[in-house]
Amino acid sequence: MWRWGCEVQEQRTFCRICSAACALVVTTDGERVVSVRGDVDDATSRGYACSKGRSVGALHHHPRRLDGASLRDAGGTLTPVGWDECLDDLAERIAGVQAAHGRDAVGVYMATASTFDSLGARYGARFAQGLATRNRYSAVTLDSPSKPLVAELMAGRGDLLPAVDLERATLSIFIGVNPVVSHGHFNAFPDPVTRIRHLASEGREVWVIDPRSTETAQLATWHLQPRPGTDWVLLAHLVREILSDGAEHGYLDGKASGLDELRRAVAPVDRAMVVDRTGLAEAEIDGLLAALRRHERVAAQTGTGVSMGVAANVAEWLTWALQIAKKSYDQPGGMWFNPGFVTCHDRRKVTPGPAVADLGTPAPSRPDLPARMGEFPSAALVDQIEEGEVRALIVFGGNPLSSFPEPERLAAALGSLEVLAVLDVIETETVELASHALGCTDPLERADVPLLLDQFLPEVGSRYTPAVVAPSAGHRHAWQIFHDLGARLDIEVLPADVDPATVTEDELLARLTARARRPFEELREKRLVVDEPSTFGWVEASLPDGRWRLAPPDLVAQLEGLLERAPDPGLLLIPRRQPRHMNSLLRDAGASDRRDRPEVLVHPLDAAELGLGDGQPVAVRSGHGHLHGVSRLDDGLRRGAVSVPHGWPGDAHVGRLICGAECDPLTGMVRSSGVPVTLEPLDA
Ligand SMILES: Nc1nc2c(c(=O)[nH]1)N[C@H]1C(S)=C(S)[C@@H](COP(=O)(O)OP(=O)(O)OC[C@H]3O[C@@H](n4cnc5c(=O)[nH]c(N)nc54)[C@H](O)[C@@H]3O)O[C@H]1N2
Ligand SMILES: Nc1nc2c(c(=O)[nH]1)N[C@H]1C(S)=C(S)[C@@H](COP(=O)(O)OP(=O)(O)OC[C@H]3O[C@@H](n4cnc5c(=O)[nH]c(N)nc54)[C@H](O)[C@@H]3O)O[C@H]1N2
Ligand code: SF4
Ligand SMILES: [Mo]
Repeated sequence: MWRWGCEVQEQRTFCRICSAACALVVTTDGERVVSVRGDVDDATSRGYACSKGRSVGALHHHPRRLDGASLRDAGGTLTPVGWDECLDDLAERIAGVQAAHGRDAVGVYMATASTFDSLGARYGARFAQGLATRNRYSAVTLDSPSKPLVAELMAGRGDLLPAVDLERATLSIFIGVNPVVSHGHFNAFPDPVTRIRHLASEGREVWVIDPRSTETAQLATWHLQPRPGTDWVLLAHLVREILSDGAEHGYLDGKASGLDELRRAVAPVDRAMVVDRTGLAEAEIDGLLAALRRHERVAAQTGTGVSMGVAANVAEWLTWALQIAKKSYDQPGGMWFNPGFVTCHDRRKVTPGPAVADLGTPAPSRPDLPARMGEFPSAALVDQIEEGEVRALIVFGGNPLSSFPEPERLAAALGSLEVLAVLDVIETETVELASHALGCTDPLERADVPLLLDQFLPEVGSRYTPAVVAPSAGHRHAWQIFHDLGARLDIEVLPADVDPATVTEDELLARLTARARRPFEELREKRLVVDEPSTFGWVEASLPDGRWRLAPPDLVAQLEGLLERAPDPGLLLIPRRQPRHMNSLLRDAGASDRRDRPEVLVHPLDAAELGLGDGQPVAVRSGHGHLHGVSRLDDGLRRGAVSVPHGWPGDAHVGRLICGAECDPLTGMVRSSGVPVTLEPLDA
């Protein structure tokens, strides 16, 4: 479409804010993004785009967009400089730190947004490998390490992402996950309302287990509201009962080991204990059990409400065990596993080794924490800096000051570093402390194919997008930054036969998709290629000894520990994603009356006991710290639960309540859900 004096264009792309990868149509007028809408012609996202996706233009034109390269000057001010000057200085300082203090003295934190920049993530990983440091961190240890752990212990590989068979599941259970807002956890739910409605239609059942009446619960056929942190008790009871009546014993005999150990492990849990710990009514518990017996298969998935809690590993294990007992894993009508379209193309043929690489010895300052998945748990980073083990840190697509526990302590530690290099698109609180700020291209300025996230998609398929607008204001691609830095440090980032001065993003994407199921050219032409909607049987075929391991000893021991542990008293903190921002991203984009707010949800009866009104300033205190927020009375919340969103800065930062010392011994995960808190009204 042409208008006099300007060029209005509509371009198709896909969103790279979260893993749902919805197809978008972006209207540009010259350099300006004018509007963004969902692409109705897309077979997977079907015109759906959430408020975040429709904000990619606001992100591109963000008033605090990080432009070009900046360097902290002698007076302590972050000052714009040329890219060469900035990267020369950074390379020299990284080399200096490694020469003086050893390879491990340079740390790398690559987090959420890095995974949505495929070329940046790939070449960033090569750069980090070249640094040869053990101090590698990611956001996985902040939200979900129980998932790869349980997959490894039960199926011999950590890279399995179970997803509901949307077409055939007749009984689906969502435990501590709210796909209508989050669009999934470790799998993607584009157009979630339609998908959940479909799952709940024509006599099919959707059960939601969540202390809050979430947007997903409101579409469910049944909703159970247990006390936070008690899912494991309910699940143990369900496993016990299903094993005695309702399991596919013929299947278990041939395809599982550890049945007797599992039976013994869950034996101490009975219905009275479930009522006591969860606060659920007998009829609710029996209702769910009856549903499990009524349906041949079950499809159950968990989210951060479970994976951030103290019982994360045990609850995840029992969720797997329940489904395996009902022959529902890797089976139509239950859960399927996306084998990937691009990089994991041959996973079905490969006999897996442990996917969860062990780094061996733990981080020196946190010998209590494991060193799994080729990284240290994020909880260890602050100690590693304080003890001088990490003296330089490179952050890509993460905002640790917003996402880690104990933000004040972390800010002091980050401020003490010799080097803090941050690759971001916004001037975040972490960028404010940077010695080197590196302004990256935003999603609209980049071409992409989901290389790591193809396994999250709701079908075996992939997407392609070109850049929608040219990079502006000195923004550089992260892959270029890593290459340019690598060249100065003798680290090979791009392959040797690539000319970095002339190579295009498409050429790099074509190389990285060379072994994909379909040719890159086809992806580029069609934009969305679906190879098959779902696929079954390949995980079972690759199980060690041909069997699911039903009772991993480490998890049995954790269950025994939980049974001995007294329930947490009083009010309990629970986490919550909000619709219009993604972690710390977009919390301040667009019109102020259309933004999320850091509201603390409280049950009206709990509020009345405390003399707390609606919309009133409130302090939330844990044994560790406190935050300030605004109360919102919500009678959809279970009594005793206090729902606090994350991603907010300053006084509203939920990490102020979280203790970095309280970590799961198997994964190093901090406990961010189910933390005991008190509330106190503040004067307006
Ligand atoms: N809009 C938006 N989408 C996002 C994000 C975002 O910030 N905003 N973040 C993205 C990221 S990084 C992730 S990891 C995913 C997370 O995706 P989800 O795991 O779906 O995250 P939430 O939407 O917070 O849902 C967690 C639910 O667990 C419930 N819950 C809390 N404690 C318990 C408990 O003890 N038991 C049970 N059964 N439930 C409990 C909470 O009430 C909440 O409804 O979302 C992604 N998508
Ligand atoms: N207490 C508590 N803590 C939590 C949570 C909780 O619920 N409670 N949630 C946890 C969860 S689920 C997660 S995943 C972590 C998140 O932890 P992080 O990943 O550290 O946090 P994000 O805010 O997602 O950081 C993403 C950063 O990437 C930047 N960015 C966005 N797009 C781009 C891009 O295209 N290129 C580049 N280079 N940068 C970009 C953003 O501006 C932002 O600064 O936090 C966790 N922390
Ligand atoms: S659901 Fe995720 S991918 Fe889809 S538009 Fe929203 S942020 Fe983008
Ligand atoms: Mo996350």
